[in-house]
Amino acid sequence: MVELSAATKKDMFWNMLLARRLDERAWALHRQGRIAFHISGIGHEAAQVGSAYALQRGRDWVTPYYRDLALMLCLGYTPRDFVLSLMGKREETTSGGRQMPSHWSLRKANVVSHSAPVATQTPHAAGIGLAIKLKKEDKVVLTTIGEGATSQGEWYEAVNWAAIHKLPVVFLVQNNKYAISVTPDKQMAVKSVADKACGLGLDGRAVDGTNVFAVYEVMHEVVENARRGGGPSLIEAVLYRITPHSSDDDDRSYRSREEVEEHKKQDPLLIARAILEQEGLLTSKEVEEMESRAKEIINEAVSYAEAADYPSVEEGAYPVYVEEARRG
Ligand SMILES: Cc1ncc(C[n+]2csc(CCOP(=O)(O)OP(=O)(O)O)c2C)c(N)n1
Ligand SMILES: [Mg+2]
Repeated sequence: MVELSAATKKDMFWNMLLARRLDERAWALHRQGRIAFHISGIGHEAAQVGSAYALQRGRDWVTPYYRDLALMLCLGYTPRDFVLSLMGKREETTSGGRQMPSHWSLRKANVVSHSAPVATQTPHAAGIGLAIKLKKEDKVVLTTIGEGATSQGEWYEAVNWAAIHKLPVVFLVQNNKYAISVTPDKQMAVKSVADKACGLGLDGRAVDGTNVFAVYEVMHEVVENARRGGGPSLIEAVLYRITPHSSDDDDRSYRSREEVEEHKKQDPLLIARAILEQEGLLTSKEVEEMESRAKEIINEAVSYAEAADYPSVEEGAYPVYVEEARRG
């Protein structure tokens, strides 16, 4: 394993903390009636940050899914970009306020926009992987997904194709134990998502998705293996969805409060903090400083986005529908 420097480890923790506070603010904005929708990545930060740091960011390709706020922040998407998208403002970077929030894209980081139907990002990743192979580049594609969406046909087709052609793709599955209200036992007959790999002919492994450094270690290995032409891997990051599915979901109808409280003990942010403190790399004072820095950044993002303009009614349909005159 490549040893991470103290500065890098702290930076990983910072990105987890920023993502968490930004996510919490999104919930508050929703409850205050200032935004219409939020889908949360709370509990997923270690899986995403550990994966981001295993990439050559800005060079490798990423086809993410909606919970990937922490991953996106590591790739250069900003809190301001995110709040603009929550509010559907015109200068929102992914679609000019037309797309739902958390439907990421980021050209400078090779993040390809995905659609609302789950799993459609997986064949995109296989296709990009094939292009990389044909061009003989030493790049890798990371694609992420939830465990429930691995039931989709597209997911099998893409993983199968990547395995046959030994494409440089890493399939990261964030197993948070729920697909809205549906548990994994109703979604798959195998015990773990990683077990699906053996039937498709690629390396499949499960990792503790609440420990950012454990995730980094395995992701670094499989990303570099793919870069060397060793083919794709399937990594299952095992974690827990601490929040309801989205701001429109009431999870009290399908799981107990005790269950949720129990899993909060495995909070990835607390685990990362404990590891860094134990290694003597992080002090309470530094965490306090990070907290106030995060608050400042998020406050600025919210003020900025609130003052920004909405798209006008006239431009609402563009560029899906183009007026006759504009077509020339
Ligand atoms: C093809 C398709 N079917 C259903 C939905 C509605 N839907 C959105 S998210 C979701 C659950 C996905 O669960 P999982 O893949 O485990 O990801 P998680 O939300 O738990 O991170 C469903 C059913 C959809 N977006 N697309
Ligand atoms: Mg899930």
